[in-house]
Amino acid sequence: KRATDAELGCPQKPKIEAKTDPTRWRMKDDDSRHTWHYLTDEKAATEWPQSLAEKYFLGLPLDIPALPKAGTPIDAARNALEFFEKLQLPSGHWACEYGGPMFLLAGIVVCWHVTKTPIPSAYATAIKDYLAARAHPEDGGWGLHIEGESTVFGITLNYTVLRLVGVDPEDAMMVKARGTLHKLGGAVNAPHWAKFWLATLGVVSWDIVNPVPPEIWLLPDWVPIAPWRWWIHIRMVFLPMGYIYSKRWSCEETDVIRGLKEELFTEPHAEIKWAAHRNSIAPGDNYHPKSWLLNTVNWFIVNIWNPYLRPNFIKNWAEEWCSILVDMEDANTGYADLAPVNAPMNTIVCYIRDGPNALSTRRHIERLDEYLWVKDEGMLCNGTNGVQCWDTSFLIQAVFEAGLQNDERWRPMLVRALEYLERQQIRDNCVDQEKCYRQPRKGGWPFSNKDQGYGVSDCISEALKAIILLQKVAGFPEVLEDQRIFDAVDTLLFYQNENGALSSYEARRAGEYMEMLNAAEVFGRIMIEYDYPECTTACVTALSLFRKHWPDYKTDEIRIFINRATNWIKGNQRIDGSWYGSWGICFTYATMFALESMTSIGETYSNSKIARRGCDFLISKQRADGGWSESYKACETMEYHEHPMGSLVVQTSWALIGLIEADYPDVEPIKKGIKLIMERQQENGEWLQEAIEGVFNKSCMISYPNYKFTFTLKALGLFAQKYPDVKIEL
Ligand code: LAN
Repeated sequence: KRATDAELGCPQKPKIEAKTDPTRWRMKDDDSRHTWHYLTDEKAATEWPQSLAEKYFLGLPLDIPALPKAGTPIDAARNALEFFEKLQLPSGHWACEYGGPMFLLAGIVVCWHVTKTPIPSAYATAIKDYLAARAHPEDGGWGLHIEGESTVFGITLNYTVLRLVGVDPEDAMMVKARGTLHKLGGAVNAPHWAKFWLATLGVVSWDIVNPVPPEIWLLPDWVPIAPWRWWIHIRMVFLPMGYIYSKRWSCEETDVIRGLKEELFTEPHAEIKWAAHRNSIAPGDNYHPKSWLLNTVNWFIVNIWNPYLRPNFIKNWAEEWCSILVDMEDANTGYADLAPVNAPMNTIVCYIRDGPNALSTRRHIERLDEYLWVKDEGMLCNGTNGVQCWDTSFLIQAVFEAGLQNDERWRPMLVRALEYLERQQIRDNCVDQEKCYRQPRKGGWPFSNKDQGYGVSDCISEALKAIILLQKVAGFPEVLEDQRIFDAVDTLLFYQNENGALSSYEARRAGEYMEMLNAAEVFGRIMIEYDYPECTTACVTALSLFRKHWPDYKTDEIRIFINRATNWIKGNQRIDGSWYGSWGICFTYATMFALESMTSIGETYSNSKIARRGCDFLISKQRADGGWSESYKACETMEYHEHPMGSLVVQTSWALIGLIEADYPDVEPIKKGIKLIMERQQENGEWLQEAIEGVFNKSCMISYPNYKFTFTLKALGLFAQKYPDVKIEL
């Protein structure tokens, strides 16, 4: 007899409501650890009134009075700050939604299910609302990211999410999504990561999952494919995945699992030949087909190694080593983990190994909440646990470019932001850093917050610039003493690749041959760290600023670093004068950074061919209305594409910043762009959300909603500083 859900100790199913009440949501800011709470009783709701920032995040009316209309760019910048200041959170940073990817929520919800974590009804309802709002109107499916077409990956995962939070399979939205999934061949055609989650749930047999051998972690370090050489995001995902794969662990069969077994496939579940579908994948999901080498290795592992050769002691040893590395990742991040893919996987490792009541499991589960975000459409999973340090650094710099740093009006805001960045600096290296393959992190800044604990080359650079500008140039109180600035520089110096370029989290550790082992199918260029113009240029501008103020610190090393980096940037310019951006859309974003870095070493339009070609590229893309409008399609195709929405304020700001910084001689096109930004500004000083701004892995888009404040402000400010007497006719 089958055990019932109650006998298995499953929590009660959450009650799905029609909608949550947006006035009941609150976001707790625990020094930038964000968690969302739904206040069900009236009294609690009155005692914890909704802040303006919360109302803004939830799309509720703000009721703030119109500001006097800005007649000049500097007034527009001031109005923008009036608005943005109101969104600063008590701990001094700015927060935002960081959605876009549609494959992240599944990890968290699967993790809740397998660990029998009760799902609050408000969460379940809000998740249902978000996925309903984001289902494609025509086919009811979901894609890899919010702008993408429906894929088996997107539908399988999000359909599963909806079922796990308690949505009925006969709900109209489910019927429609299921129909599209079946047209695409059902979940047997899902990519590797989705098959992994379904196997963990016990919805599919582990035989359908391509191998994730934990043994690979036993390879000696000198082996060219050893995992310590992989890009951190792949390494940290494959680690817990390998452990769970090796155990072939699945959760108990509950009602909803039985339901999913029937709903996700086109054939009866009992008749599916799991092993034969290991490599089945829908064409729309197969962005990066597996190489012949990987297919051969997989075949060998499945047919020879696992069944006949794999000695038990190797299996145990590999699992044990992976388990130790999982613990080290947890220790280095306080159980927050690198990102929302490895966080739920590490949680499951702890659940399998330590049990449901262990501190490791419980702490993990608490921290998963920090990845969730609530907006007007409902609840989603952010790409990281926030964008805190990154956005705060840009805001400080923008105020500075506008020359407003010494205005008493903005001082309290800036002091709080500076103190926030001070608290978020990473102060220690990881314990036994070599053992867990980490490079020094002491002195660095992360993208989100210190808990996450991963320094990133350009996040360190942007924070460093913000701090130097405030402490050294504007004469703010010194909250970071020189030694801490030197620590940041020391860390930064570890990031340069042999060719002079910089990558994201670490210096590159292997060659491109590693893509031969890319098993994820949905992403290209993920196996190693690549050279990024954005990261390289950010370091150049930061170190150029640093050496102005501390000319005697590591003088030669920094000079050589900057020379090698700028040579690489120059060589990376494309024939049309642009640079290809990997983290923002796309040529406009990277060209702005590149031109800024050229200026920081004294190369501008008048004396540098590189800067001139960069400016000419930007000018060639200006639209008749004075704006720019590059679309995310550019990232995928590596060719400039216009966005169907027409000119966009963020794109326009990026282009203008590049042109102004490079000292483009003709003010007319710049004036036209500034005019467009000013015209789009709302009465209360804000700008409205337009197209998505960011990207990763070439194919996945991600939102940076605060860019519409920080970069507009910077463009207006730069213009006002440089052309104080030029009038903009509105
Ligand atoms: C990010 C976000 C920030 C981004 C910048 C700082 C903008 C960039 O200049 C360097 C790379 C970095 C840090 C970056 C790397 C990849 C991330 C972490 C993301 C795009 C956010 C989400 C993404 C992560 C990989 C999502 C999880 C997906 C997997 C494939 C594991």
